[in-house]
Amino acid sequence: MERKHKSGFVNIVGNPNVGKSTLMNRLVGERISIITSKAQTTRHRIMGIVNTEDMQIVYSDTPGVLHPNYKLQESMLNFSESALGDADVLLYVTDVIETVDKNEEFLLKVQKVDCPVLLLINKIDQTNQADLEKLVAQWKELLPKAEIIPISALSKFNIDYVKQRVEDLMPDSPPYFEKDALTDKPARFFVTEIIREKILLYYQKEIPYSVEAVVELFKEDDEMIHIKALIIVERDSQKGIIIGHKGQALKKVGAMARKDIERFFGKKVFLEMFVKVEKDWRNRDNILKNFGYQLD
Ligand SMILES: Nc1nc2c(ncn2[C@@H]2O[C@H](COP(=O)(O)OP(=O)(O)OP(=O)(O)O)[C@@H](O)[C@H]2O)c(=O)[nH]1
Ligand SMILES: [Mg+2]
Repeated sequence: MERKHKSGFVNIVGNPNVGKSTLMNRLVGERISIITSKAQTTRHRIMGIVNTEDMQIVYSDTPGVLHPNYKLQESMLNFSESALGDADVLLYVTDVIETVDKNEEFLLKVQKVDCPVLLLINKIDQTNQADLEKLVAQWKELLPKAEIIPISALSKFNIDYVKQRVEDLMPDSPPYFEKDALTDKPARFFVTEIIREKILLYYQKEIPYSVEAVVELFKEDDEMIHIKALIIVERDSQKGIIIGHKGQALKKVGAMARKDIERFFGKKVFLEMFVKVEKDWRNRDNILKNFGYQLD
């Protein structure tokens, strides 16, 4: 007898910095999403696909939900809200640091979704039993239908249990993507994300938020991949900071990025990076569209 195939969208949403991308990578078992200690690390909806013979689970990582100040952030919010609409299972991630009233507006929307919701309280390595129990009780009031699961994405606590629950909840369906697909994003996307991760890690304050990375050339032969990337900033002064004294800063960031890109593709990489000023790009529709952000 032919076995039934199951498939569905499992969408990961929540406030900035709660550990959505860390969780996504744990669930998929690959480094799909970049992770940093800074909020607003993720800017796109990124799919990570897990395939077995009779199941395909399509996880989506999304940007942390926040009130938009720029058009860029409007697009980020669109990605997060789109994930409420097409989920077969919603993973609403919070952590032991934020309070339950952090974002009531978004919580209202989560309360209204029809699909099963797993409320994941992350970073339980940072709390104690008594405080956790209090938090669980508070969330139980706010989302009575949700199944509450305390986890630690970092120390892999309860991750296998979440995987199991997700599998239990997958509907019968043919696969949505090729059965060997790992993600919906092209290779170039991961190059720009790795570069952005290094910029988030290396530069302070407003700089990382004013930066976008673009791949101008991605040429692969048997031996290596040749990549030309542009780092877009908003102002001349930021260009100077990115490059640094005698080009030292950019050189360091480039070396760190190259190592990770090599690891990602399992191949030698020749990476060239240039810095370009696009005034106020975070508010310009056309530029944002070119960078892959959608606006209403
Ligand atoms: N202590 C602890 N830290 C964690 C855990 N999970 C994630 N973190 C840390 O929390 C920070 C944010 O993690 P991310 O996975 O980037 O969070 P995010 O929700 O994707 O953030 P945005 O994309 O900015 O919305 C990083 O420094 C992680 O290492 C956990 O279980 N315990
Ligand atoms: Mg993230």
